[in-house]
Amino acid sequence: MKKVITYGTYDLFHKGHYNLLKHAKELGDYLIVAVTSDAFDKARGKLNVKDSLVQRIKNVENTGLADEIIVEEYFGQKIDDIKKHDIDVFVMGDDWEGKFDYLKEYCEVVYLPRTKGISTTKIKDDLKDKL
Ligand code: C2G
Repeated sequence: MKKVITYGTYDLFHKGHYNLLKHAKELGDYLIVAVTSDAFDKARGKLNVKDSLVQRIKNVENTGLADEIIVEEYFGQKIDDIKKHDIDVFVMGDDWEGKFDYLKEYCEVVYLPRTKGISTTKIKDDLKDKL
């Protein structure tokens, strides 16, 4: 069985997130989605996340694409996850191109093209315009 893993915050879940998960799922038989904890997002400088962790997990769950959902809580967890879950393919959007090449020692690393014209930042900006 080919196991795939991907990581994200999935704040204000949108089509770009969905497309990424769909393509990730197509690369194997079993998809694990790691959702960032609030503390980990803060630690890596991602501030202003709107949805709670529970909500973000629920949104990923609702896609029906994830076979398993885990939480990403610390720097260095990716290597541990890949080993622990016996992962074959690590997938991220191409805004991360090159950033995770160090994982090639452990599994295949694939960067998928991002969906153009949609992002959490854009959704937040659009909401601001409506106030
Ligand atoms: N994404 C995409 N197209 C968009 C927006 C996002 O393909 N228009 C992809 C990103 O490239 C990423 C995934 O959706 O692979 C989740 O994006 P974010 O929620 O923004 O998470 P990110 O900050 O990229 O998380 O440990 C690293 C983090 O977990 C990375």
